[in-house]
Amino acid sequence: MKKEIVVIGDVEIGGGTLTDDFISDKALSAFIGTLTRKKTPVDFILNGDSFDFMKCPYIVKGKNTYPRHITEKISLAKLKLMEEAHAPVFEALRRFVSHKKNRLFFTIGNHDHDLFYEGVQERIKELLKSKENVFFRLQYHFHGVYAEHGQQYDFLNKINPKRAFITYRGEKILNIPWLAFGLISRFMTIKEEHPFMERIKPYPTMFSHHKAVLQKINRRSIEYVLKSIIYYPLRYFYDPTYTIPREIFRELYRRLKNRHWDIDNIVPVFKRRQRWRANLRNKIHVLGHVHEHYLEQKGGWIIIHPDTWRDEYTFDETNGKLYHKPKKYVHILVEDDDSLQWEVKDYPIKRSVLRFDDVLKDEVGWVKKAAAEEGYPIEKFLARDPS
Ligand SMILES: [Mn+2]
Repeated sequence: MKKEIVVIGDVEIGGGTLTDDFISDKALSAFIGTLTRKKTPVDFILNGDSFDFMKCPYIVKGKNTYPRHITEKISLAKLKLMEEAHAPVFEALRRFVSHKKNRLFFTIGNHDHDLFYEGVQERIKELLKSKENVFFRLQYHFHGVYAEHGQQYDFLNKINPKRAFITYRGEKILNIPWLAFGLISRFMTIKEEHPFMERIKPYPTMFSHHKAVLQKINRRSIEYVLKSIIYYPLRYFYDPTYTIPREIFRELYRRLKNRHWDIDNIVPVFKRRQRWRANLRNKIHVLGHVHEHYLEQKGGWIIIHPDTWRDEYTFDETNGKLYHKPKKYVHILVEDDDSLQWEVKDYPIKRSVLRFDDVLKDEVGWVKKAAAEEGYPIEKFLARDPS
């Protein structure tokens, strides 16, 4: 039977605060609507980092906090903020799964490790009013199409799915990568102070025009790494979240030296690790994690990065302008004889070109202007933001 498979990735739905980079509720829910109206069965894959739990605050007594000891209660409180801040997307997904022929897959990424909690999965199924056709897993692998987020090929963000949780003071907490513990507990204040900068790619170009933010990040990284070596192991002797894996030192040194704060290219690692698998011929592989559009086709192999759905821009240094990145999706048609037809397409959103110098002067202002252009009611959510 004919079937369609649609993949998007790195949506990074957040809590509607300044650290939330997803503002395309209108476009995404309209896009999901087009899938809902199809006659053929559709598998829709949100290929990891669908939610940005990492940058979503946990609000305690009116204050934004980013705790590193993440219990299920904390994950659920963050999910609650996301539900409120992005209701149209949840509603569109609910309609999509209300058709039993359709299936919805969330592959788990490094920003939504919280999806390992059963309570979080149950809450999402409850919101979508479906138990049968909503799935949470590390990979999607059907009809010769393979999709996963891709953090497993990134040394610093790799997770341990066999040990998704650890125990701290008798409580179950998330076992996120060492780097993520640091990011969540030490770097979110920089993100709150500079909410637009992380949307501008490539990072080296952005940093070279924004020395202040680079200095802040470098200083805080050096401090955190040093403390992780000489202070935290003693200060937090019984806290497993402060245990730094040995092999990470060298990598951190290399990155600090090269001001390399972007994610490494994961495709070479993916290929190396997948080569032994005999069943890879004529397969389509969709990976996310790297917010980049990438397409490689060789000897029956197809590897695709469809890029992100969060608000991102490409910085053109020659004219100082920021060009809004288009939202992309992978569309695959599985024919009656199981052959595959595929394409990567843009979902159109009309946005204006920004000037980097303007944005630099008023980052919060431009976060609001960008949201307004997409009809996202950010003011409503920021009003409850205590920071
Ligand atoms: Mn990721």
